[in-house]
Amino acid sequence: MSHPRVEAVAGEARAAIDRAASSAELEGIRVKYLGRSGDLTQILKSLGALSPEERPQVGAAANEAKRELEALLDARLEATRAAERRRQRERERPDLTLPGRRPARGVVHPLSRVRDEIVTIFTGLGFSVAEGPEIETDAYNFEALNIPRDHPARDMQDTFYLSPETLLRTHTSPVQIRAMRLQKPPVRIICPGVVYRRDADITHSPMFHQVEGLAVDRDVTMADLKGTLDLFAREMFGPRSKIRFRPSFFPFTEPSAEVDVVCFLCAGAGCRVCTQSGWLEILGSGMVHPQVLKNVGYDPEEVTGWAFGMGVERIAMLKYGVDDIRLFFENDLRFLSQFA
Ligand code: 2U9
Repeated sequence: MSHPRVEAVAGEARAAIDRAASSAELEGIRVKYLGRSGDLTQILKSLGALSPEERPQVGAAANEAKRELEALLDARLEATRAAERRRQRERERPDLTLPGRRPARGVVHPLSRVRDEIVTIFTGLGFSVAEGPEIETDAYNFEALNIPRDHPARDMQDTFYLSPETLLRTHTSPVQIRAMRLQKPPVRIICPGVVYRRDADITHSPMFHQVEGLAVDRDVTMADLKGTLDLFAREMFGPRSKIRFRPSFFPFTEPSAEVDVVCFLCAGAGCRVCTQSGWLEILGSGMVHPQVLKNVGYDPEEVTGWAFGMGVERIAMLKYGVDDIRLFFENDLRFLSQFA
């Protein structure tokens, strides 16, 4: 029931389907012959212009050709799409012979590491860890510590005040005040924590870390303080470390001393790091002021105590030769990964 006019188009379409190499090409062929203005569709649309004798012949032939081509296209499309999916899977198949990617491994932050080292040395000596709030009252942060009303630390320039009576603690010393108010001597505590001061340059950060220590008991002396800090220095900076006490002043200790360690770079000969002095300052310390003992309800005739305080950033900078404190807070992996 073929018709030459239809057969001319159908033959051309079959040949094109036969040659088609991709699903996109097959879709193009569907549009060219069977689409809204496709060649075969045109024949079906113009049946009305034919003679009454020709119309049913051409109509039947065109409809038959349309069904045949649709079936042909569907079959070829399915086969072609399957082949295309296979090729795609093949292309995307992972190459199991390639070396694996190693996940980056994090490191303990140098400040955490140094803080933990300091705390471990003192817990090894029998000290307990004590912590407290970062928001403190003027009474705990200053008054109880014998820091007078006119002391520069109390200035708005130096302390972050939240209200006239509350502030961000400027040292961890109020933790020791709280501990002593809660317990009777003997007290041996180590207080690590974050503190805040209005100060910012290459060696000062407005937020930094301290570790303070306190020992209060009957007959506690400056010799105990010296022996303890000497051991600390040898554990922290190496067995050949030596320390020296330099007289100093703090409102909360009397007498007071700043403590230096022999420069571990030049062994005391003098170099750039110790500014030719042969010594590096590592902490402040002293015998707890009798007024501070009274402030927590202890009797300075019965007990004595010593305390010390150090900046974790300072110790870390000395130990690792870091010359800018901001490097600790930038979280640049090129810096941090050096502490692996
Ligand atoms: C109580 C009594 C006394 C803690 C002390 C220092 C000396 C000291 C500085 C080190 C570097 C602060 O971080 S820093 O700027 N600290 O020099 N701290 S004695 O004395 C106390 C603490 C608590 C009840």
